Amino acid sequence: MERYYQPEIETASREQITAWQNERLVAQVKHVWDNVPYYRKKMQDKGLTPDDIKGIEDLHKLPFVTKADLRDAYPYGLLAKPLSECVRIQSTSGTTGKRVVAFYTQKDIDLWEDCCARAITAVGGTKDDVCQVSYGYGLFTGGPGLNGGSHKVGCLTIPTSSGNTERQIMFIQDLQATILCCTPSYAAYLGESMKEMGLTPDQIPLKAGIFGAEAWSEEMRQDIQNTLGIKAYDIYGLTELSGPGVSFECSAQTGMHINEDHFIAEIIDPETGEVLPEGSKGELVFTSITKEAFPLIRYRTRDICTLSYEPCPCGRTHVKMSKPMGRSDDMLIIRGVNVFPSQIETVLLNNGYAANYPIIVDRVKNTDTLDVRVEMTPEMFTDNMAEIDKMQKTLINDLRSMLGLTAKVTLVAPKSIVRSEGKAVRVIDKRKI
Ligand code: DLL
Repeated sequence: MERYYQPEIETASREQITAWQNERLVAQVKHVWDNVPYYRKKMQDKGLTPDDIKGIEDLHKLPFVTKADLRDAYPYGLLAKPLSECVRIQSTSGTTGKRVVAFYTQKDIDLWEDCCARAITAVGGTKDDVCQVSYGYGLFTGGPGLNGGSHKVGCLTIPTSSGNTERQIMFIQDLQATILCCTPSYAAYLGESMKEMGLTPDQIPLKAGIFGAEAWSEEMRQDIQNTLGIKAYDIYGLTELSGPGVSFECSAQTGMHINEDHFIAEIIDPETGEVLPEGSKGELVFTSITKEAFPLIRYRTRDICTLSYEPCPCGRTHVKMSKPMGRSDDMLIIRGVNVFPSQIETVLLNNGYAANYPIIVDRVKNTDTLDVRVEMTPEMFTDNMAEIDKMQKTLINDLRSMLGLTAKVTLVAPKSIVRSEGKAVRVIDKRKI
């Protein structure tokens, strides 16, 4: 039997969902107009006042918000509540050192955790389950979000955070964890490690996994399901909107239900910004209609996907999004960390190298790898291995502080990297996802 965390919301009629969205959108637009000069100015530039927004049919009139807007407004520019009413920040890695900081009131946290609780319940979670949260805890939203959702469902929560694979496996075995929350690549790695230890799927107590924060294929789903002997479910979200739980998969495993009582979804043409008809593939745009501290109006996610309003066998009525099929910008997600090629370029240029740097991303043993090949300039060229090693180490350290990620750096002779004649192809992504 299908279980819901908030059945009256999750199975509400389309009329009811639309009524909530109309009412909440009007209130949200008024809230940002009254409290965020940044939004008021953006609306005024378009000749709009809150009176022009009477419901979701007027949404398209409002200007978009982009990651660049968030960076410009760093840290407090988009805050819509006094700091004294905020209780938490979470943050995402950003370009050139500036991070996006999202603020939460207690109510924002509460509603976010409800979304995560819906996801856990959708995979069969109840208060009798043991939920191991192996997403990172800290500024990243994965750990805190699913931790909160797990508490709400009443699961025994194991906050292992990411890493320390041996300890992860020990807790899964000793505490009989039934639900695992982590990135799909880490789930695959855990599966492989357990297999190497001689554990068969029936010796692993897990029954379900909630895996997201990065793209993963259907093949990878099958692989994880087989090695761990579980059902593997997708979950999507972004820091700017709250974190995991913006949408989640149900028993049908064919797309993720967007929590439409909190987020209005649109699909736009990434080139023109025009709203596309139902079923079209395009860039996902969200408006958060219940967020108090950090509401976003028409936020461009850069994720490319489709929406489906087809009835779902699980009984949930909220629209489903497909797995993201790519991005409309050049952001890479490597081991769960958001990386822009421009960040790598900044480090290279700061160290006196040229901007000719193939970035090779691969997935080896289910872990993402990042290799950067860098040309020495004729002035710095040497064949002294100790010198080269020292230069490579400096770059690795600088990249680590910029990206929060360890890259492999290979220095090569001047002019040995083939120059492109057109648009430079910086990134070679060999991952099959
Ligand atoms: O990744 C939030 C999250 C944590 C989601 C745990 C799911 C589980 P950010 O670090 O801000 O937030 O990265 C957001 O990650 O715009 C997508 O490009 C990508 N992403 C998130 N979930 C998925 C997914 C968290 N299920 C960015 N499939 C988003 C593909 C995903 N990409």
